[in-house]
Amino acid sequence: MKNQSATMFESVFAEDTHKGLTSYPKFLHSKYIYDKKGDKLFQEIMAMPEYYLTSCEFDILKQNKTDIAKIFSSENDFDLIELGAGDGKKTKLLLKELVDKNYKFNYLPVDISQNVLDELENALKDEIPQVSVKTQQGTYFETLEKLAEYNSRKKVILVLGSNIGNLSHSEAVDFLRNIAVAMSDDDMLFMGFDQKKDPQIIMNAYNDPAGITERFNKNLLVRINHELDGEFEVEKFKHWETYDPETGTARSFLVSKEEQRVKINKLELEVKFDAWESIHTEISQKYDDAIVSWLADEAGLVVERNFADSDNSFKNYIFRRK
Ligand code: AVI
Repeated sequence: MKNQSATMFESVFAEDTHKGLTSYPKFLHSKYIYDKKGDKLFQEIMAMPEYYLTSCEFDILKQNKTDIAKIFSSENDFDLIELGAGDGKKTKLLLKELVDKNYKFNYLPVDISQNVLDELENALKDEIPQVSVKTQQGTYFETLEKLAEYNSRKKVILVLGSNIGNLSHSEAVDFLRNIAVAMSDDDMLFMGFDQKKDPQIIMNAYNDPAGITERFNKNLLVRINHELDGEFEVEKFKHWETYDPETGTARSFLVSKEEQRVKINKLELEVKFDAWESIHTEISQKYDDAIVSWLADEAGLVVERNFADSDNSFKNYIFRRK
């Protein structure tokens, strides 16, 4: 039998894919959805009418930008560090407000994609040239390590879009704890959390009739085909979404419509699927105030305040160190 040590895989993606597809039940990590095509599909998701998260958070920021900017500001310069900056559409609302009120700050957007950062920097040069931008390319993890070094000025850390929902509770606590460790007493964390609501609204957001979410989910298989010389026929898999109102967890699956064997040549692997066997691909956790406070407490943080949209569909919380 071959030695399946870390060294035999050409990348962490290859290793994780091997692990997920040889486990029972099968799984793949949702973070691998986001290659160039996955990023584009997520942009399309954010523009879908069913994907309420984007418009709800946009409304919260729009309605409360004056209060939020006031809370962020301080007598001295501060650093506004955004993790997972994306196209910055929502953040621009806050940046504009901070500039209009003459608050002194540097904006440090962090993203895994240099391309995304370059586009954002250029857009800001055109739209809000007064903002001092210092882009940081890297993963959340690398950046969290660097974050601790930014302690000469007050830090406001921004994580929008309920990205934390793609982590299990224990991963979310680790993520929050890493941020907490990098924070000083004056610093604050501003983070979006999608809320528990009518389960049908959640199901519609993750199972749109146009099939954009299906393509987004199946991009995992497309990426395996491209990068690992896989032979998935994506039409032989069905996108399936569930939502458990008790735990607040939405889960995405790809379900094999028939018994099949799929070769992944670079892994020297043939994966056997029974008819209707699943691959678990993503969780999108929904929260309430009690869960958010519990996560914060576990991570050494405390909720100072929250901002909600009119239906309490989405909330942005401000945290400080305990
Ligand atoms: C990025 N993340 C917060 C999205 C979510 O809502 O879980 C990813 C997504 N998955 C399906 N639709 C959108």
